Amino acid sequence: MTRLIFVGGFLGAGKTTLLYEVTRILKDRGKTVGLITNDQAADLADTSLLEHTFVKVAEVSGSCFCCDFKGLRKAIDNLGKDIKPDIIIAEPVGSCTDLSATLINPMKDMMKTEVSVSPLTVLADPRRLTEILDGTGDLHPSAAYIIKKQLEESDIIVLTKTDLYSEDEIGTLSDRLKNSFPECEVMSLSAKTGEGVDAWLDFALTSEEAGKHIVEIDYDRYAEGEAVLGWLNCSASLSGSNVDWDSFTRSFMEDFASKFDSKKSSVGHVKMMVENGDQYISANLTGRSDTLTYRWSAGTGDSSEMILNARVEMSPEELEKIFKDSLEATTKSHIKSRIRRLRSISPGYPNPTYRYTKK
Ligand SMILES: Nc1nc2c(ncn2[C@@H]2O[C@H](COP(=O)(O)OP(=O)(O)OP(=O)(O)O)[C@@H](O)[C@H]2O)c(=O)[nH]1
Ligand SMILES: [Mg+2]
Repeated sequence: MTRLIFVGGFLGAGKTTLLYEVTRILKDRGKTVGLITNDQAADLADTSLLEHTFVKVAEVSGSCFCCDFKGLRKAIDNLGKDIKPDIIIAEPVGSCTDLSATLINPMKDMMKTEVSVSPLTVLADPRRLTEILDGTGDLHPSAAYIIKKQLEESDIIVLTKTDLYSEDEIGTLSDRLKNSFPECEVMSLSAKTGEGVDAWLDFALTSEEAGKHIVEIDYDRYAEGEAVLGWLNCSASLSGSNVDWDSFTRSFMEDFASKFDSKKSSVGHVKMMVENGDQYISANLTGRSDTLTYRWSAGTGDSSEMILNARVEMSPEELEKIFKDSLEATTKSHIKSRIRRLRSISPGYPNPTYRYTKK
């Protein structure tokens, strides 16, 4: 039977980076892996990044998993037919919560002959988590409410990015989590160095304790926490003569980030992939400009494909305007951009297909 692992957690917590690394580990262990990504709209940077792992990636877009259970089920069935995976890892939208009631428990009940569901893993970025526990930080209180609910309903909370912190800092934060959420398993890892990844994976693959916590959720607050974020997905073709795509990516992201800084707009996550043949650069912004990071290189060439996903606290209209301004400012005369698809939205009221109130 296929093992199904949901890896949740707020925007920018490190879900896709973990999936990317874990896929490699599982392939080395001789396992067949399928991945499922999810978003409110098409054109996902996560999908195009994960496709570089050369495993099959299914995308459920247009709605989150919980509000499109049928879409998720179809993606699982299709992966089953195509590749007969030993393991499927699915990444829900970072602003989603109530997954124990709307995904894990319904799936354990309705799909018990097809999949065996792992404990619900919720990733937490130590910086964001500290702000939430301290009540500091600039996220809207209803967005902070979503993060607290994600933690409360999890079976395993995993502190990510441990390579950026000292052992003492991670120890203290783990203790705070254990005190606040005594019924959850608390682990920590770095997808970047690999530390802690095998331990989490082995636990996720073997534990049968999935969906233990169904929590009370105030859907009006949850909806507000999602609606304060403007959501922009864009795919574009870029062309020019002998363009250094890494320099373009850096100047675009710096320009974009500085505009959010100057407006003091809280950033959930801005992620961008620029692909030049099989070379690619991935850029991420998870807060102020000083959180900008880049991985890999798209090299130099005459054309590339760009995918950008931004989730920022502002109206979708304003986000779209800022995006177009930054694109214009950084392409200028030397790069021609042709927008293939652009959607800017504000997520709608969450309306799950199923909601179990009992385990
Ligand atoms: N230093 C360090 N950075 C990491 C690690 N894992 C993820 N990151 C960085 O964190 C940022 C966000 O990572 P993602 O994996 O895209 O986060 P996500 O949870 O998938 O985000 P959404 O899909 O927007 O919800 C990127 O800049 C990653 O490079 C890690 O172990 N160490
Ligand atoms: Mg992701």
